[in-house]
Amino acid sequence: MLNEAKKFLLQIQTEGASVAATRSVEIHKEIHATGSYLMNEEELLWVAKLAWRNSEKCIGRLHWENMKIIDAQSANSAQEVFESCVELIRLSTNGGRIQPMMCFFPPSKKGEEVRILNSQLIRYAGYKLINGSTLGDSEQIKTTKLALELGWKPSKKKTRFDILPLIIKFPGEALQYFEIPSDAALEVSIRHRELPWFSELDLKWYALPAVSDRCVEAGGLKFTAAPFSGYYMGTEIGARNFGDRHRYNQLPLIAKKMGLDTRKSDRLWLDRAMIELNSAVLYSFRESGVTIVDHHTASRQFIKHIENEKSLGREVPGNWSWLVPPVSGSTCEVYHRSYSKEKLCPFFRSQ
Ligand code: NRG
Repeated sequence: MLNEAKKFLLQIQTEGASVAATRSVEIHKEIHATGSYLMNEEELLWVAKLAWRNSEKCIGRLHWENMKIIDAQSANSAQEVFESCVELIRLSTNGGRIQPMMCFFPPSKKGEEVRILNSQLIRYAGYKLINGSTLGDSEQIKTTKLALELGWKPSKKKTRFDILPLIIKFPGEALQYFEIPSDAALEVSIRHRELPWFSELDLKWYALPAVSDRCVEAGGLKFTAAPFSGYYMGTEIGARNFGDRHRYNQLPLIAKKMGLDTRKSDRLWLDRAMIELNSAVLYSFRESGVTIVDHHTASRQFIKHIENEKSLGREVPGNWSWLVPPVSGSTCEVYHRSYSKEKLCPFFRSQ
């Protein structure tokens, strides 16, 4: 652990961090006394920035230096973990002007680890109905089932957009669920600039994507609970969450409302509905004052990031199949390149 800690201190020093000459001695003493150590705020901030910069799947990395952190390494219970998660949601949502942020909970110690079982801090429940169909987000059926088993009661009438409670495991405590205060989760109703019937679809989505099931290792520590948040690229919601057949599957309905002939695929009704849906998502977020980026802008920004990094002598690891937007891929510059497959540390990995 001490070796890894020293390596990390050296790494962030070469990145420009000011590390006190006494820091590795301090860490040595702490490991000797407690079997582990905690990072200071500057160290945590570097973990967060570097893990973001090294995220091969993320197209939004131009802004990797604009990251803030919450140090919740002293959280002592699931309740305290929950409270810091809500703080992250509120601060990062920032009234709609989203501030990328990451929250660090106690690193794992002697195999005991803090875990957030939800894939994101805000997610909509998915219910399997008796007739075999799904209400809500089909990707959340397992988490929803777990929440219900733990005693969570959704609103009287189940809807497609019930925000799931957070399910948290803290060492020495039973698995617990916690309701997110309704005023903490900002949501955007979806409407269309030119198609007034769009609001009748009654679609909405939450403002803040906050991934909560990844693990980050750095300096010999393993942060098994380290949720991070940023803002959406429109296609994540418009193309995937609403468009995927196994998710909210809105394209057939939208095509019908648009009066398109849905019998022949060469009429490109799916594609035309897809574009209007994505345009509605971008329009609604902008009108509501919630940060979002369209895929063309995101692609240009990512190319700029690659150039910035190149001028500093760094390669940008990337995963083509994640970086290329699910809509109009070849109209974006990111489509026409290949990316380094090198894995850099620290990075967010699945557990
Ligand atoms: N596609 C997922 C969210 C994944 C993370 N996306 C971000 N992250 N934009 C979805 O809910 O649609 N972020 O930290 O900004």
